[in-house]
Amino acid sequence: MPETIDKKLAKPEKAKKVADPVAASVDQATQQMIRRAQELGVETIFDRAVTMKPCNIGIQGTCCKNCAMGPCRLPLPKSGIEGEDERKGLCGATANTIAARNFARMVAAGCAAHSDHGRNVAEVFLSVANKETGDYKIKDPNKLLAIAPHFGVDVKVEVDGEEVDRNLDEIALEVAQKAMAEWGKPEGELDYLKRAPKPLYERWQKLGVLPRNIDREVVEIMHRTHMGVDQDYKNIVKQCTRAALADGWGGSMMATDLQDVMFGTPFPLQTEANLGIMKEDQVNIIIHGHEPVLSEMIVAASQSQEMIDYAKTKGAKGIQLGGICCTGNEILQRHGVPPAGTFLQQELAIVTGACDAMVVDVQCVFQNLANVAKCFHTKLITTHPIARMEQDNVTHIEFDEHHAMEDAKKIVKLAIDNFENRGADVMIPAQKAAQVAGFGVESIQYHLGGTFRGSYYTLNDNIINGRIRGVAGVVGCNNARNRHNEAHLTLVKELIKNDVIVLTTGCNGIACAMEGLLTPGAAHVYCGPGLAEVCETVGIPPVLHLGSCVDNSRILLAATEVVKAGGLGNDIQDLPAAGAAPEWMSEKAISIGQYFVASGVYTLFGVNLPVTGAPVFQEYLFEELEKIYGGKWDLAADPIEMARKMIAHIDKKRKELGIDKARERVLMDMADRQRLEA
Ligand code: SF4
Ligand code: MSK
Repeated sequence: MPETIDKKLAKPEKAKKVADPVAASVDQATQQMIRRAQELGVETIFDRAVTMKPCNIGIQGTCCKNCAMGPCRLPLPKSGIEGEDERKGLCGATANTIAARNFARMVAAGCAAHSDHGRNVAEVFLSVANKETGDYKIKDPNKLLAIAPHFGVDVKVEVDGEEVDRNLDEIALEVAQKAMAEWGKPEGELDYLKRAPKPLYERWQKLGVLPRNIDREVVEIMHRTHMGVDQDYKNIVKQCTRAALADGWGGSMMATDLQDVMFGTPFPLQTEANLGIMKEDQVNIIIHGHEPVLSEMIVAASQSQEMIDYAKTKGAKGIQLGGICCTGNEILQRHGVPPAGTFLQQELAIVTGACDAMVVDVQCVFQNLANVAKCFHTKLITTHPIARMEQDNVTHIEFDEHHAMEDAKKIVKLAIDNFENRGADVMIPAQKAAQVAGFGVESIQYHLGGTFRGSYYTLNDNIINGRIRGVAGVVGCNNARNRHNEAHLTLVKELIKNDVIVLTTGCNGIACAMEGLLTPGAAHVYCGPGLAEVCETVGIPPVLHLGSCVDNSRILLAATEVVKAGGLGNDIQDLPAAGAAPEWMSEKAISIGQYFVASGVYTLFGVNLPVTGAPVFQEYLFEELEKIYGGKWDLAADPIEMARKMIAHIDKKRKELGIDKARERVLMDMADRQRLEA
């Protein structure tokens, strides 16, 4: 044997580096499942995160690959920049241009993802209005009547000189047609923009950033960031604003509204969260992704007697649905289907060995799910024509609204048939927590509004008198570069401890649910005395779950309602409020961040922002934007520092409103302090 080969064979095989479960997550169920996966030799994202390090130049946002002369990489010199920044790509593009172009493309992708989701919902709504499908109908006619005027659709009609209610079907059809036009109308601006407080709308108008139609704003970003087009980072950011507003006040808001009309407006309900919701003696179907059109049908199919009886013939006691990510949040909000976990737990739901089917649609779905599913009996089912997987163990059942229930039953039946194929490797963690979810603009009004006035009177009153110090929107993903859920929970606990009420969406909402923060009882344990008093009096949790990623539009509208209720300024930028995404990872989060900033909100991101390699551009986002829009970006990797910055901003706004003195009257006594320290 030649010496070289001999040496090679003699070399002991290097053990593969794997994640430390406790360092990877704060959640015990997650830790248990990471350990379980490692015992079974199944690789998960947590292991990959320790073996693959991110690119240092990408992190800084200064790698350009927009033409074939690149990639041109412009990292910050170790010594920093002194004097003029002379870094250039081959074409001369500066670090500011490159970072701004990369940032803009993230906004475009985020806006496209949310808005394409919205478009699909609008298409289904049009089918409903055209009576092409019997599987869906208008579940909330009041919501339809509430949104119609925003599209310029009349809800009354004159008959014989008298105003009478217009036919609901006619209204639905006109709303559907108007909504569809928002993606591509040749003239004008988006209809929903005028829902913003008047001074905000007028500011956008003056600055020339009113989005014209959704698709155009995304296309224009792609054009402007093509090699050799827009080379002024400020001008690029202007287009980011247009596209982001087209997302928040356009595609996302329409997705939320039309889903409410078709599937029902959420109202508070009680359920549970975490992997422990899966059941050993039932068929477990996990639904994952973002678009609720199919999952609505899966909920209905799995609750049908026909399917429950069929499951019993296969030896199961019933059918347990569970959600992951935002499709999970959608069916949580409307039906109380418990989330099985956040974004980072998707592989782990399969590792339980009890997942009979995982049904995925679009966004946030790991391609590695197919590899994990291969190690178990799980049927992995893709359902969307734009989101398929190449692996051969994946089943594709394409959803079509014209035979939605038929598709849903096919999927549920596949899961039931798979129940008997479970192996001996079933291990479901015990952890699950109770939660109250299902909040929205309407239910906040019900719980925190005036008794006689349809407004946010009580909420405003409690902000003005200082019991509630301010409002925080805490949203967004998990990021495998962070300890799972740690920043989410640390930030939210610090905020509520300081009497800041939290509105949550996305994976933050699931993380808070898993920790028990979404129960009225959490007020007594975690809140400062003012917020605790309000929550205990009204019977709400200190963290209100408003839904999925597109439901961040509910936060925009809730903020608008607070402005309308009076006493806290005339615009969103006047409110004692701030926003954060402590563990973000998705391009959608950048679009969300930009529309909150452009709506006047101080918005902080954790982990890292890919702008740090271009200090001038970063300064523009972190300082200058506030002078233009009233809101600005910021970065804080440490959640306690993030909370302090948010609270400082809230206090600054209270002072500007002249309500800082009221707050001083809410003093913590010794018992309060001891309770918080316990
Ligand atoms: Fe390099 Fe300019 Fe091409 Fe970007 S566009 S890859 S900076 S030459
Ligand atoms: S699912 S976008 S990981 S919040 Fe909306 Fe969670 Fe972020 Fe996906």
